[in-house]
Amino acid sequence: MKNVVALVASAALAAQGVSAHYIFQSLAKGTAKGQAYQYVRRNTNYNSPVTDLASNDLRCNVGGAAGGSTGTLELSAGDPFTFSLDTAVYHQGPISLYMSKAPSTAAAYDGGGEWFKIYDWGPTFSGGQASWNMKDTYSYTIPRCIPSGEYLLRIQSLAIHNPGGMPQFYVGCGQVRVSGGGSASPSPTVRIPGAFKATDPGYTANIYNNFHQYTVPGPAVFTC
Ligand SMILES: [Cu+2]
Repeated sequence: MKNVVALVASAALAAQGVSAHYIFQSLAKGTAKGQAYQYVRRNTNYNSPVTDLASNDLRCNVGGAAGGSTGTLELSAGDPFTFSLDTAVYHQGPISLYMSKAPSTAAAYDGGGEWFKIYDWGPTFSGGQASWNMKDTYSYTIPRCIPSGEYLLRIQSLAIHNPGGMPQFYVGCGQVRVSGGGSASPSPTVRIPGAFKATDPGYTANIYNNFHQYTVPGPAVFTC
């Protein structure tokens, strides 16, 4: 009986399409998992994706336009950091990291300015098979040469598991205060929305058919 109830419950969740989705919930210094929503803006769409390429919600997810009570994480340029999810990324597709410098504080910033990309986790190809980096934590480092100041640090999972269907963006924004930075002007920069187009090869790719190479959407990765 217990199993029947569990089956019915999971069928109901599947019908809503939410059972296997995921939320970027926390950001911490180093490789720690961090506390949910301490430094990541809290979204209001549970674990649903954003699919509208023209929406401001592509920046920091639905409900993430303002800092609210979100804290701002102190990091030095070059420091490692880790984003964690409630459950591992479930849909195939690239994971990317972006930053945008706040005019004043990260908490007050809506992400309407220029964004640069600092990293992509794309697929690796081996023996005719593609594999994607689907984890519950993603670690990288703050570029050493970027100017000190407050930034939105954004992570994006672009789910392209359903060719012909609408790709899904799972995004979250952390707030960071970077010290000890340099004097680089990170480039190229893009606006969000605007950075992703329906015609991008990496957006329309069919990952199940003759899939041997892939270009992650968005600007080139900035390196110091
Ligand atoms: Cu899904």
